[in-house]
Order: sequence, then structure tokens, then C-alpha cells
Amino acid sequence: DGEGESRLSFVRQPRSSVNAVSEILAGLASQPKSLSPKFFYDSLGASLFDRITVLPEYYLTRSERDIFKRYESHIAAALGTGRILIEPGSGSSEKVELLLNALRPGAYVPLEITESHVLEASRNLVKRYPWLTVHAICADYTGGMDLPASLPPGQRLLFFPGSTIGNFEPADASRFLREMHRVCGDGGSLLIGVDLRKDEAVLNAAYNDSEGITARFNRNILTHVNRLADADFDIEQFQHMAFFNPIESRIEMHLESLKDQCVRVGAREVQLEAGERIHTENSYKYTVEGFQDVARLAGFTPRETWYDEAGWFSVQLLDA
Ligand code: AVJ
Repeated sequence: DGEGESRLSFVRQPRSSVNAVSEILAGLASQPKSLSPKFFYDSLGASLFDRITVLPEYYLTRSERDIFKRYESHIAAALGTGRILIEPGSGSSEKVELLLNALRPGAYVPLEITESHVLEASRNLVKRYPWLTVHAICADYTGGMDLPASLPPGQRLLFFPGSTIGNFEPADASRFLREMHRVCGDGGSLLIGVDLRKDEAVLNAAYNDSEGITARFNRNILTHVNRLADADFDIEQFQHMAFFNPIESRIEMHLESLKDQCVRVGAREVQLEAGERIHTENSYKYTVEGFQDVARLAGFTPRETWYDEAGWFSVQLLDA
């Protein structure tokens, strides 16, 4: 077991039946037009997002990492060792690594839609952590989490970092929190990263960086859609737009059409007027109390909250 493969298991769950093309067509047929932010993440989109996370204006990733580093021992003391650590949307499993040594989980269960990502991350982890067992699952967690019955027993810890919860509409966030509460089971807990409402200038800058990486990230959704749905969007004809909406307490990202245009999407045609927008993302900004209220309604009991120095980001521990 020099490579740790015996401590790694892998299952692939059947894909949900709603396919990407029909979802794209429905979004572009609705008024106002929209595309799901999950379509940002083809391989170019994923690498553009990685570049966003190191931009000076984009404080989220840095703030959360600072919290994990600074409060590692507090977090570990609050959770104890030996938990079954479950991470929906684990990606490259970079964040969990900051806590692995302190948490010493009984097993790590990454759930990730991209098979190559979850396999590569899991192989690296079992190599680097000779005590660690990984049960990798290739699945789309947004449709609910049906975990294999073969997972080891034990107190569960759900890990949902990065303020990904901010991408969910309020009703979907409630539903997903209830789902996480169910998966936690008796004695389980949730450790979640939640970006906080703050000075609008700070928020607007984080989504309008001076290098234009966020603009490229936003427009790349159209390149991805071109491939997924056999469409012919010309990304040069769309402008990045991001702003804080104080009523909804969210950053909105849109792509604004620079002219009247007709885009082919598969066998259909989509008309856009000059100035018309395609809504590509919401990123909700919570207050700690506001998020705790939502989590309470989903069955959780807030236990502890940790902040970065500026108080811009929170990592919250909630008990099921
Ligand atoms: C990955 C959803 C947390 O909303 O800040 C970054 C995605 N969009 N810049 C966020 C994103 C534009 C990011 N999340």
C-alpha cells in the first residue's frame, strides 16, 4: 500500500436526468434571461476562478484561509477527532487540507461532479496522509446527497467552505441546509464558510477587479455554453457587469448585450436587444444572525463563529 490505493474507494452515482442543454435553453427563454453559475466551471473557467482567488480585491478565499489557519486548534477542539468528514463540491480538496491534520477524520468523503478532479485529489490525499481513508463519490450534490450505505459509521461533519452557499437562491439555500442537516444525522455538525455583508465599495471591487479576470470568468460562461448546447455566442458582443443589490443583499453578475443580436442555440434562435442582460450569478451576502436564522429553520443549532481580522468573512459551526 505504498501509494495508499487500498485506503481509497470510489463510486459514481447516476447523473440527474435534467440535462444541461434543456437547462440552458430554459434559462435563455425566460425573462429576464439567465444562465446557472454552475456553467462557469469548464476547465478554463475553473482556472480563471483560481486566478480570481488570488486577486488583491477578491478577499473571500484569503479571509477564509486565514480563519482556518488562525483558528485551526479552536475548530479542532470544538469538533474532536475521528469524524466522518463529508465535503459536497470538494473540487481539488485544497481547503480541507488546512484542517486534516487537526481534525484527524475517521474518513474523508469528497463529493464532486468532475470525476477527474475527485480522483486526482483523493489519490494525492491518501499518498500524503498515510492514516487517511477516502471514500470518493462522483455525483452532482445539488440534486440531494444519497450517500452509499457502506460509509463507515461515526459522528459526521459536513464541510461546505468558500461561501458557495451564497450562490443559492434563498429557497434553495434553505432546502440544501435541510438536506445537509439530514445527512449530518444524530450528533453531526456543519462547518460552513459564509461571506458577510459589508461596505459596498469592498463588495463591488471584489467582483470588478482591475485586471479584468472576473470579466473574463463571466464571459467564459458563453464559450462553455457554445460547446454544451452547440450555440454561437460571440463573447466580444457582451460586457461584464457586477454590482451589489442592497435590497436582495447580493452581488449580481450579468452579461450585457452590446447590440441587437440573434444567437443560435442548438436548433433554436435567441434574440437579444442592445443593453439586454443575461443574469449569470447571484452571490448572497449574509449577516451572521441572518444566516443563523436560516440555519435554525433547517434544524441546526449555531455553536461557534470565527472571523478574519477585518470581520469580512465567517466560518460557522452548527450542530445538527
Ligand atoms: C465560488 C460562489 C463563492 O460568489 O464569490 C467569484 C464565485 N463569482 N467571482 C463568489 C465568483 C465571481 C464565488 N463563489
